[in-house]
Amino acid sequence: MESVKKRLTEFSEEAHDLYLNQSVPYLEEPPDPLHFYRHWIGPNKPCIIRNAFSHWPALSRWTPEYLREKVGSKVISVAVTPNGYADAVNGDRFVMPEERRMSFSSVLDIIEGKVQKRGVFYVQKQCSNLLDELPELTDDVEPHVSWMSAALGKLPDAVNFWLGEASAVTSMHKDHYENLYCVISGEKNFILLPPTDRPFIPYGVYQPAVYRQQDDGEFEVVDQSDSEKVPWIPLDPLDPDLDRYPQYRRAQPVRCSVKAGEMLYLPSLWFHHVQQSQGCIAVNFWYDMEYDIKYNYFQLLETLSEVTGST
Ligand SMILES: O=C(O)CCC(=O)C(=O)O
Repeated sequence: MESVKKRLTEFSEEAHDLYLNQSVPYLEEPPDPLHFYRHWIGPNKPCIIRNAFSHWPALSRWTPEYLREKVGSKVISVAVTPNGYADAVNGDRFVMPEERRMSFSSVLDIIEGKVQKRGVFYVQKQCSNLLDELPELTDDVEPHVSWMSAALGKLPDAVNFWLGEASAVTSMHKDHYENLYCVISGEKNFILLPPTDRPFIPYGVYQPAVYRQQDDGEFEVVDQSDSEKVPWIPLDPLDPDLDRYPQYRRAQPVRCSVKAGEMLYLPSLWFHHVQQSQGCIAVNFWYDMEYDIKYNYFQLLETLSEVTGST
């Protein structure tokens, strides 16, 4: 077992030495599909692409005034938490946000500071919430990213809309998606870790629960007793508890800031933790990953990390 553990550590170090970058590189224009497949999707490396959606009307149009006029009265789902952490470990629970139905304009009122409310608000429903909840805005963007769709031979599985407060945080996790994350206004700050750092990233299994705001404004945590336990990462990369998770010392997180007009390619199975500027708006495209050799490779790493208890 110890030798497998040692080999996993060496493997991660070799990945960093041989092909991973110390920072996220920039491409100055949208790539050719084949080139993008060969150099970024295949090797599973992130990059930031500039000038990839400069033609989208959203970049100039999506001001609070325009959004109020166009979709102000629409009722959408908003994630509300006491501390900004939706879908995150809190003590011995995996706590999900209260999903509140609110008009778009009342969310804007909170984000712009016109109305004070207890809690942290984040429009982050995912599952194609742009198409499902805000179809009036789809003419301001494109339904897919043509070179990515050509590279993967398919259309995105989801197109998501994100709008949130600066204190809204997305806790560290990974997805089975090739993710193109487009910042329309403001700035998103990502902490990224490659799948090869998996042996250093702790997982626990937690009872699921949801936040619920009570009449006095306090949030309670309500267990979802019928739901199965959830595996999640308890570590906060902003303040990692290295006494508890000493292996994380070996991880090599990369930070990047994605500004308005920039698109992050976040490869499948990369761990990510996300923060943002107040009122940041973003749209992202999730393309389900191919369950091919790349997947099998990282799945093996996952299994070995689990069985060796590397975490
Ligand atoms: O923008 C965020 O807060 C989270 C984004 C994310 O986790 C994702 O696109 O997978």
